[in-house]
Amino acid sequence: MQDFTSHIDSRICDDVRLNQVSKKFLNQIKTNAMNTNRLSKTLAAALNAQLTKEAHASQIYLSYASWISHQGFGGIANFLFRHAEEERNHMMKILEYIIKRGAEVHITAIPAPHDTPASINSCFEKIFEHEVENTKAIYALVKMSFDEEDWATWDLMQWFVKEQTEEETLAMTLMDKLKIAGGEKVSSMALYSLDRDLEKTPDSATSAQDVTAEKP
Ligand code: OFO
Repeated sequence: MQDFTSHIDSRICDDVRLNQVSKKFLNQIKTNAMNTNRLSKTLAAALNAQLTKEAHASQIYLSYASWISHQGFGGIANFLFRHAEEERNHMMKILEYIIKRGAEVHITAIPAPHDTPASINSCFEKIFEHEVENTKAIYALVKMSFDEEDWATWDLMQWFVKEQTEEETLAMTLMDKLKIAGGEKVSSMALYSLDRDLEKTPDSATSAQDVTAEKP
């Protein structure tokens, strides 16, 4: 018994020693490792915040899509569900970029989506407002990267600027379609055909800068 106890004791001592050695070794690696982060603290924080904003946008589309689906409009809901996925892709685009630049990603809580809209008309208006708000956040990032002369981030943000223009256009088109169909007073018949239209509507709108003489 005595032997067994001292054997265990010596194993524990070995483990502790091994642990200390590996900790020392890891710390050594850390201090010797080159700092590969190429994002400033400010930009990394702003990009992380934008990443959460994109996740929030996705939640907003998800909640509206679910609400509309519950009203029986599967086509509009499908369109919004697809868009929720697009917003999630935006989040991933920023997340991958932060990693690529050697900075740290911080995943935080996502704010709750907006309240349930009072009508489809107000739902489309809220989507538009949200897109415009997100565009402002993207513009702030463009300015920050410009001021810091971080051209890689600036370049990434150009993609987002273009994307936001498309999304605002798309949201505006939704509002216009509904306005023509009667706005708050839209008839069930008009909603029925809008529902069918949106089922097939492409996920992105053509923005002005993409239009050419050959492809008007
Ligand atoms: Fe992420 O594009 Fe809209 O919000």
